[in-house]
Amino acid sequence: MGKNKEFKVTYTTLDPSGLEAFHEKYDQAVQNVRSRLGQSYPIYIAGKKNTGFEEFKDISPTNTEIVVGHFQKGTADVLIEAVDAAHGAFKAWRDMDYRERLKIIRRAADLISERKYELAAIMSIEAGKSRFESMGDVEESADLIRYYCLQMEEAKGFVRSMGRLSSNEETKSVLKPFGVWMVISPFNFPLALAAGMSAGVLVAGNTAVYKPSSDTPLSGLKLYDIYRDAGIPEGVFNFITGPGGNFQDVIFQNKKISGLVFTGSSEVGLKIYNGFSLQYVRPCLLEMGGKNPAIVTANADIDQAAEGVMKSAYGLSGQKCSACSRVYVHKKVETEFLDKLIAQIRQIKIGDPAERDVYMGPIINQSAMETFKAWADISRKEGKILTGGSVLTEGTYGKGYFVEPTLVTGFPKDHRIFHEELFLPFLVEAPVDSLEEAVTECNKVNYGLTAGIFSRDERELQYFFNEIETGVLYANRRSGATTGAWPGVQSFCGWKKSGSTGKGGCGPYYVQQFMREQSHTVMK
Ligand code: UN1
Repeated sequence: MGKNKEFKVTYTTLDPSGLEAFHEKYDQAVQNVRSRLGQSYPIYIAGKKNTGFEEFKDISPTNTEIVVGHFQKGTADVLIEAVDAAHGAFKAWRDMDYRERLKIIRRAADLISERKYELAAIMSIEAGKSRFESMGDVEESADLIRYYCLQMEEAKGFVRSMGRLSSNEETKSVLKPFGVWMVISPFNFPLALAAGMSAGVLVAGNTAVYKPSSDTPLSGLKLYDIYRDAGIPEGVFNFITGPGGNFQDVIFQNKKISGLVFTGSSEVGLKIYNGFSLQYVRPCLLEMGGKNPAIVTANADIDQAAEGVMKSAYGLSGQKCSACSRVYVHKKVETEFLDKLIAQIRQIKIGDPAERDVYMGPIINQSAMETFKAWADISRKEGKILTGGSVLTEGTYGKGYFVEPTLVTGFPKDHRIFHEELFLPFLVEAPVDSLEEAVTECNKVNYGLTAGIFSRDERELQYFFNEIETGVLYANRRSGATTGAWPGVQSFCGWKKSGSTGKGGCGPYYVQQFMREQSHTVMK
């Protein structure tokens, strides 16, 4: 690849020949973004700015003195206005030829690609994501949108002829959009998850009210700008900010909201799931967390396993639904694996994720910090810390939410540390006597998102693929034991408590979930 040619950063691939050009552009983008921080931003309903609410501060987790921006604390009334706007815009958007709709939405994907350095730089500052994690997020966003457009196109708008019972009848099955959808996204993939969910909504012909995480509203606003600049008609995609508590009653009670799509914690997800179905029957698509295990068998390539586990446990400071947070290791290889994993962990560079060679940035906020401290204490008392366990306070670390990548062991296998999602760079190890025992332990947990195995034995891999109860499986993946799904490559389906739909984002059955079926029979 030539020196100046663009390459694509995913979570698993990177062509180093373009590296210098990549870093130069990134440096420039970080500078530009930093020079514009601290502004006040509105809510957007039907293309109009709404301001004048109390505001909240969007703070950088890298340095809490940096105010990324000020955002509106939206109220129940403003959500009702947004829902009305989306409701008003629905029919025209629904009735637009789907090929026209896709043209507009594909422009949004192209704008993401054009603006990728700016978008990634914002994420580094606002969400504390390293350069490659941020750029992976941006590239995934554009690919998600393109992939869902392709799904609609390949299914020819989801209209298909059906059989006949008599020669004078014509029949077809038509998938139609529902109406207005709430889109609620988390901080950790502030662009990809928002872009993916909203693209599903919009490609299918629905309209949206979108609420980003209050930790990453600027990344959310950038998605709004992209859809607007792509030519999405006013009212089709509306942007509100504010604490979720302000919106809850409207979301549960307003019958103009036809569906809801959410990615986030299972605690919030379950609350939404119950509340949203109290009075009405309507789709509620939830993608929730995980307690994702990796298994290292006696037949594993240990270097590969150590690297794969390190990347998935500590990439993005462990704050991925897909992060590896448990590792079950065969006793025969336990010492070798732990030595190699600890060596991997000790070379992790922690710091400002906007810097070029930093692998691990901060964790997201004070509440995550408290959770980290609490689990470090529990580990000291009830288990054993192999490495990490401390908050970093020296020098510039003291200004942000920096913690050590942490590996613990010595807990009984039924301890709650194996069951609860911490969403931190915190990995628990346990030795096992067999693959069967490891798989049994994996399946005891209520979550079922991702899982990985390291083994050179085909039969072991087959056993794992047959028996494990999670939606995303990886074998022998050095670039990430449990993380790094890509649109059109790995469907990302949460089983059990990890998801409500049985169909994954990034996968071939995603867009249909935003549509309902209608049967047409015409007698001739
Ligand atoms: C998440 O893990 O929170 O598979 C979202 C991955 C990415 C992100 C998924 N596609 O790691």
